[in-house]
Amino acid sequence: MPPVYRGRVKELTLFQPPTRPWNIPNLSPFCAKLECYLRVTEIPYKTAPMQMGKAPKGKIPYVELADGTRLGDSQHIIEHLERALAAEGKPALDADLSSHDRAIGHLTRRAFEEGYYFVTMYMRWRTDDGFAATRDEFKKFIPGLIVPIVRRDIKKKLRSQGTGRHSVEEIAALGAAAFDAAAELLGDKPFLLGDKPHVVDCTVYAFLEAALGFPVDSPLKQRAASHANLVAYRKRIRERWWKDLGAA
Ligand SMILES: N[C@@H](CCC(=O)N[C@@H](CS)C(=O)NCC(=O)O)C(=O)O
Repeated sequence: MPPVYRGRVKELTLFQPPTRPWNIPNLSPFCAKLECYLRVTEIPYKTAPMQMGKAPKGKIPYVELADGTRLGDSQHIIEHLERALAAEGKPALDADLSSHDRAIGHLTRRAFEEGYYFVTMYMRWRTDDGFAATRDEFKKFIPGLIVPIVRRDIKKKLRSQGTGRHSVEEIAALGAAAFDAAAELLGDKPFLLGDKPHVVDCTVYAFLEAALGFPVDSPLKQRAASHANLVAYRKRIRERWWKDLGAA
C-alpha cells in the first residue's frame, strides 16, 4: 500500500510514557492512538518522557509543535494536525469520509475512548493479577512506592465514574461487547471504514493492543482474540506502521 500521506507539517515532540510495555506501543492507549496517527500520516515527530506539570490539560499525550506551542488531548491534537495537512493542500486522514462514515467513526472512537478505556483501567488496576503486571511496568519510570498511591487514586476514579462498581464478570461482558461490535464493523475490510486507515483505526488499534498485549489472561482477552478479523487487523497495522515492535 502506498503511504497515505507524506507530510511536510514540521517535526513535533510527542510527550508520553517512555516505555513500550508488553511489546505494545504504549501503556497509554491515547498515546498509542496519537503515535499511530503520526506514523500513518508520516508527520515527523520525536518522543520525550512526559512531565505532567507541563501537560496543558494535565493528561497525556501532549505535544510541542515546532513553534513551541503545547497542545493536549489526542483528539484535539489530531484535529489540529488534520487542519494543518488540509492547509498545505494535503489529504487529511479523514478528509475522504462521507458524513455517514464520519458519524460511525466518531461514535466508534468515543465508545472506546470514553467507555472501553475504563474497562482497560479496571483490568489493569482493580484486579490483583492485573495490578501485579501493571505495577512492574510503572516501576520502570516512577518510584515503586508511588504506584500503590496511583492505584488507590485510580480505584477511586473508577468507582466515581461507575465502572468500578461492576464485578469482574460484568466488566468482561462490557469489554467483550466493544470488541464484538468492532469485529462486526470491520467485517472483511482491511480497515474499519474501508480500504485505508482513518483516525478511528488509530483508536481501535490502540485499545486492541492494550487488550491483546496485556500479559494477564482473562475471558475478555480471550474474547478479543476469538475475532480472527481483529487479530489480522492488529497484525496488518503492526506490520505496516509498527515494524520496530516486531511480531505480536
Ligand atoms: N481525552 C484524552 C484522555 C487522555 C487520558 O485520559 N490520559 C490518561 C493516560 S491513558 C492520563 O493522562 N491520566 C492521568 C490522569 O488522569 O491524571 C485524550 O484523548 O488525550
